[in-house]
Formats: sequence, structure tokens, C-alpha cells
Amino acid sequence: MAEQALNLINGVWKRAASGETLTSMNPADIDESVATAPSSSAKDVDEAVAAARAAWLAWRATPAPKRGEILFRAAERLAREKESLAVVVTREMGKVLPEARGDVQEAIDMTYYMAGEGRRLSGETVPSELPDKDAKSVRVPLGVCAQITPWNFPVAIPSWKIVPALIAGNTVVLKPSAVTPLCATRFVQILHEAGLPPGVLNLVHGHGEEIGEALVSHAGVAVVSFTGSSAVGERIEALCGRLHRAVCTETGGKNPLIVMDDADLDLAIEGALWGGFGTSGQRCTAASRVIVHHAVYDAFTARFVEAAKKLRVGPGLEPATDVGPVINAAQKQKVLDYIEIGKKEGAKLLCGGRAATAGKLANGHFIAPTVFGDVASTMRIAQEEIFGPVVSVIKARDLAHAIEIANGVAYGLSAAIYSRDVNKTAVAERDLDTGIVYINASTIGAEIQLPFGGTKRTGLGPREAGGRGGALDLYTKWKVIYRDYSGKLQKAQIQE
Ligand code: UN1
Repeated sequence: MAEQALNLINGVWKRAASGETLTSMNPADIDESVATAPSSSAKDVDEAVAAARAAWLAWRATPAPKRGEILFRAAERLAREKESLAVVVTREMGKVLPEARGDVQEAIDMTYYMAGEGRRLSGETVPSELPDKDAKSVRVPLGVCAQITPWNFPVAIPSWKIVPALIAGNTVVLKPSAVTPLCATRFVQILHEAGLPPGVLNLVHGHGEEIGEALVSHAGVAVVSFTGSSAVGERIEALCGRLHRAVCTETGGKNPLIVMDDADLDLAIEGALWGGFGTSGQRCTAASRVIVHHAVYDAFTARFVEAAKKLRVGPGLEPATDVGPVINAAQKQKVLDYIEIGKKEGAKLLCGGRAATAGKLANGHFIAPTVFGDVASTMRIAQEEIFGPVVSVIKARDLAHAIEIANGVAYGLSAAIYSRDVNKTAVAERDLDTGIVYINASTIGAEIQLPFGGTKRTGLGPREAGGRGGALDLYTKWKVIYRDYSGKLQKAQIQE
């Protein structure tokens, strides 16, 4: 029986005004519907934004440590319900259960972290150049945040957006992916039941094509945060630019993993497998390009391909599975199309290259882990984000060449280098043009206490997550306050 997810508007769970619904499916079993959810329209968006606006003034006036206490309670409950939420993630999104637990854990970490920020949210106090005058900067919230989240981290990414917005004193309207409505609903429900006042957090389900623009450009919205495709992200950036609206987009990667001739090859192979095929390659941070020094290219590639062939493809709830399905039929077709493109471009298909359909796999969206060798860095499979279990192996002459290839794409989210030479890794650390660099570790697995995001076409605006330059820079604006208690007119910069 499919579960029923609902919208949450002004503290009330409800259907779409139109009564329309959508259905989420188990990617491992096309016969299993997981949930129905409202398919909302602009009318529901209006109602949610109005509720969020009405709730804002009181929420803004609530002391941040008190806001933090609510988040802390939510984090406690999330931790208690981690396992049941993880099962929902695997059923609705497909990733293997240990990774689904990681998805929920990331939300737990983020919620605890931001709860603690309620007692920091610090600004600066600096001396004034004049006597009897002080000068400080404070973070202030902006208002209603419109947040649009993808399906690949259906609990973690909503947490990245919701909890920093709330701790800073904003209110939220979340529109989660239409393919993972239940995951988002469970997370929102836990936050709501932890004691958020009505209207502070609102949830509107639906299709991006139908309500995305209504939400992003709504006159009542102050901030927009989006994670998803580059094409949609760029439209949102343009819309927000015209509206002078604060915006953050996270729109993808083509992340390189460099293997130098002095690398620990066992470690590099493990890293390339985990980065390339973890979450079936459906991470913004996936290691979709492996750039290998020519001296170890043959050895690395042969062993990498052998290991990729051994990965067990199957439903994410089965403990033996290494690689789960991709999200749906459209994504599967897109990945298979890219495999054809790679073959036509002249890349050498070394393993996989097809849907995995043995036995019950025929009933899901499975793709065999695929490795292309002899990939030229200009090929489309080496330039465009595929978002599936497809890895391109590219040969490099030396470190400088590897870095040039690594940087020669439109994206710049994450990069990794495997080398035992500290001087080489230091050069890579300096010259890789990405938001995140890993030394002797794969491209995936960013931790929440530092900013998450990248350069170039990966996104615009402040980064997500914690640390300096992270999400609090999106969800607050700086206000500078000068207080003159001299009782007379004092003129800064004017010497008399
Ligand atoms: C994403 O794929 O959009 O660094 C997020 C990682 C995870 C988050 C990925 N912590 O791979």
C-alpha cells in the first residue's frame, strides 16, 4: 500500500487545492508505488508563502538559542528514527541501505550543527574611530526562503537548506523532488513535531515545471536555494538576478580523481569505485572522470575494471548489493544514451555498457557499472554530467597535464588526487579549481561543518552547509550598527 504524503501549510497537513496527486515509485521495482503526494499548483504556493510571511516576524523575534532548542529536539528524534527513515530513502530513491543511513546521518549532523549555531551566529565588534561610539555588525534574517531540492539526497539536502534558514530566523517553503516526496515529508514532519510554530516551515509537493517558477519568482519570497540540473539552475539564477533576489544554486559536477604514478593503487582503485559507483554515480560529487598517469594507466585500468565487474548490482534493501538502481526510466535512458555517445566518440568500453536485467533486475532501473578507457578529455562523456554509474578513464602525461584535464570542464565541485608525494599533492591542492579537494580520498563524502559547493557552472551564490562562507551567508544579511553615546554631533573622517 502506498503511503500518503501531504503538503504542510501553516501547520496543517493538507491536499493540493486542485485535489491532484502524484505517485512515487520504487526504482528497484517498477510495480511498487511508495507514496502518493499532492501535485500542487500556484494556488498552494501562494498559500504557503503567505503562511511563511505571516509566521516570519514572530519567528525572527524568537531568540536564536530557543530556535536552536527546537532543532536540537528534531535532531534527537531523527537519530532515533534513523533506521526507519533510511528504509524509506532506499525504497523511494533506490540507494543501498548503508548509503541511505548516511543520507539520514548527514541530516542529523546538519541539524545538530545548526542547532548549536543558535548560540553563535556571531558578527563583529570593532572599535570606532570616535570616542563614545561603538560599531558592530550583526546577522539578520531575510524573510521567506524558497527551497527546491533534488531526489539524490532526499533527506540530507532538504536538511542543508531548511535548518540553516530556520536557525537564522527565516521561514521556509520547501518544494522537494516529485520523485521522493515521502522522504521530504518524513523529515519535515519531524521538524514540525519538534515544536516549530505554524507557518515557519511549509512543504509544497509538486512538479517543478508546474510550480517551480511560481515559487521562485513569488513576490513574498526573499531567498531562493536550488539543487538540481544546470539548465534549471541557470534559469533560476536569471530570474533571481532580475528580481534582485538572494540565490544559491548547486548544479552539478564532472569530478576528477587523479591517480599519480606513485599512488597507492589499491587505495586509488577503492576510491575510484566508491566515488564512481557509490549511489550508482548519482551524486553531484561522483568521480565520473579518473585521470591516470600514463606510467600506471594499464595497471590501474585493468584492476579497476576487474573490480567494477565484481560489483553486485541489485535492490538497495538487499545486504549483498553494492550498486542500486538509477532513479527512474528517464534517467536510465539518459545514461544509456550517454553510453552510446561514448561508443560513437571512440572511447573504449571496458565493462558494463548496458542495462542490468538478469532475473528480478528486469523489474527495476538497473545499469551495469560501466567503465570507458582511452577517453579523450574533449569527448562529451568526459565533459557532461551523466549522473549514472559510468566512469571515464583518461590518460595524463604528468601532474600538470592531469590538473589541466581536471580543470578543463565547465564544472568545479570536487576533485581528488592519489599520490604519496606531498609536493605533488600540495600543487594539486593549490591548482585544482574546485570547491572541494581530497588528498588520498575519493571525491565524495563532504562533511557538513565546512562549506559545500563549487566553482564555475557548479553553482552561484554562497556555499551550503557550515563553516565560514557556508549557508548562514545565504540565509542572513549583514547589518552594521553604529551607536554614538557622546550626546553630541561627531563627524567620522572629518578632522577639525
Ligand atoms: C550531492 O550529490 O548533491 O559529498 C550531495 C558528498 C555528500 C553530499 C553529496 N556528502 O558526496
